[in-house]
Amino acid sequence: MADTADDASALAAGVASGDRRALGRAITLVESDRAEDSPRAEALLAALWPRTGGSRRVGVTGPPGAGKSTLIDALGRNLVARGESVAVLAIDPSSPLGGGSILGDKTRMGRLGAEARSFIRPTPARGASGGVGSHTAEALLLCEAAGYTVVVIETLGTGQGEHAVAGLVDSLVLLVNPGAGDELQGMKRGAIELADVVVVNKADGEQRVLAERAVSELTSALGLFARATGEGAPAVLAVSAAEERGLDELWAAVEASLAAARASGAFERRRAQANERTLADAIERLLRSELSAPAWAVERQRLESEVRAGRLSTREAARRVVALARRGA
Ligand SMILES: Nc1nc2c(ncn2[C@@H]2O[C@H](COP(=O)(O)OP(=O)(O)OP(=O)(O)O)[C@@H](O)[C@H]2O)c(=O)[nH]1
Ligand SMILES: [Mg+2]
Repeated sequence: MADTADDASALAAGVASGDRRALGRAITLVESDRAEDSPRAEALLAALWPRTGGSRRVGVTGPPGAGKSTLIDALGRNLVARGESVAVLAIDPSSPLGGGSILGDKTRMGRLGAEARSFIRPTPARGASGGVGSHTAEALLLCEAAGYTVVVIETLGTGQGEHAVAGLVDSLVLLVNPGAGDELQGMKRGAIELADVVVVNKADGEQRVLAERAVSELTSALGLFARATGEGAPAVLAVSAAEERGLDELWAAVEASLAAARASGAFERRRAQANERTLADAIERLLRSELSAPAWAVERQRLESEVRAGRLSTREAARRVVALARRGA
């Protein structure tokens, strides 16, 4: 137990001092689903808890290839140049469990990754909710404890993923393609309703005119929609991540959405909901890892073969596994 505490407090000190490698290791630890890692992860989070909460948490979502990573790379460098420090958690559906690196090349964020005041981490998609779960929330908290003033979460807009990330961040940026105006009819309402800022990317070259038309179409459609629901309409703007245009305006829109949320109390409510959601997910995760602990693997396998043989119902087998875990607690 003393080892667990020593180890965790050394890691916590590394994270608190802004050591990127320590932060990388700390994130690997909280992402672990191995029951034996849980006490250290818990001690680590407890030690760093008082240092969390201070960043602006921004989600960037959108369809595959919309330019999310390119945009974060450009926006992140823009923010670093203004004195911010930027951590990026990129939810990566292809990343293996326990993987992840602090290098940005794999994620198209190499230039941001080369900045001293940045941290980029592909994080494995896991469980339901488009891969966003309590492990993402805990990774975000660790980035805050390391002193990052802005934490960006990149996630593919898959429906579920957007909901989960919207529930975790203070402001959600939805990135769409220049043709989004034409797709408006068929566009899934879900994502666009969750967005605080809608960004039409790739407003460059031949697509610039198309992108600008999309901005005006989206602005009027979202304006109508907002009037119907009585809520504020999200800002809509065109950017070119590749040519790094529109980034100041984009960040101003994010800051404006945060200021409005703070003034209305929505900011606090959203953070409270994020905590509730993270807690619920953490409880489920812990239960799942307890249930898969090696201690009852043998008994579990026995119950599984009983089910296969038709001697036991799945329901009864499940109850017995849970009862075993309970006795072990
Ligand atoms: N013309 C133009 N191309 C862009 C722009 N932003 C990104 N791209 C290109 O779009 C492609 C996809 O960019 P990414 O940044 O990887 O897009 P993504 O949304 O992160 O993609 P996934 O993470 O795979 O869903 C790349 O070929 C980029 O070079 C832009 O502003 N203008
Ligand atoms: Mg990407």
